[in-house]
Amino acid sequence: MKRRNERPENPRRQFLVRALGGAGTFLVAGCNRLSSTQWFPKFLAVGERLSSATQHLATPRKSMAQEFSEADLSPRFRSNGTAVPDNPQYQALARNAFADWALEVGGLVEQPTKLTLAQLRHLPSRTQITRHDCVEGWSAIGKWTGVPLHEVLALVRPQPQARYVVFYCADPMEDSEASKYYESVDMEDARHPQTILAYDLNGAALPIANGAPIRVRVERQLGYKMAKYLMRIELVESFAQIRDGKGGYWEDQGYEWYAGI
Ligand SMILES: Nc1nc2c(c(=O)[nH]1)N[C@H]1C(S)=C(S)[C@@H](COP(=O)(O)O)O[C@H]1N2
Ligand SMILES: [Mo]
Repeated sequence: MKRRNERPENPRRQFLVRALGGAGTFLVAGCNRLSSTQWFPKFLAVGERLSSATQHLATPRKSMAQEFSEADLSPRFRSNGTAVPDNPQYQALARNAFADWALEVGGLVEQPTKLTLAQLRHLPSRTQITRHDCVEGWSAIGKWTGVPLHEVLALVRPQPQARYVVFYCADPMEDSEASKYYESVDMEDARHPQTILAYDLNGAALPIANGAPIRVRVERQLGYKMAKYLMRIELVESFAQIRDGKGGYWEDQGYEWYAGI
């Protein structure tokens, strides 16, 4: 699998590195004066804790996925899996340009809500040019615009026991209602700055083939995590009770739940 580089300009990390650099200078400068005092070793121990915190920030779980420029965009962003949901309710919503569609957000939250496409478009937005990698062996670079999931979470206020965000989609994968596509991420990925509910692809409304009206982008994971045709989001403590209990449509069939790249 291709590795994604950490963005060198990650401001939080730079801040920490700078702060630590400052502490280091202080330690060195103060060495002669402090080496014989009782509290010096204790101070060093604090320094060690801080540097293990910076190391944790550098791990793939916290890092940013690589972002690209307009020049890198794929000429066409192909569609994979469902291209048109075989669901009469979805097709009726699509015919009306999703004016009657609303995303339900519920489960372990203080303030369950429903958000229309217009409301989602009015929340703060983020645009990112990223590479999508599908396990079937293709990649594409696209420009995604959407509302960061953490903005939506701030509206609904997750309860402390919420550990996962589950995304329910409109497309049945086989002929039964119970086999609709679904996916999940943990709260760390849900709050990651690049995790967005995307409504635009390459500067235009998201096409149906790519998940209209809304699809998830979880940029440090593989394509199958990027649920299309979102209908409902549910915060849960465990997905043991959901379908086969593995946290996603493909996971239930043996794919990894954490599809890190
Ligand atoms: N609802 C839904 N989401 C889905 C799929 C799907 O079939 N249905 N396919 C997944 C897979 S395997 C990939 S690679 C991407 C494809 O996204 P695209 O159609 O925009 O290329 O969506 C993912 N999300
Ligand atoms: Mo995929």
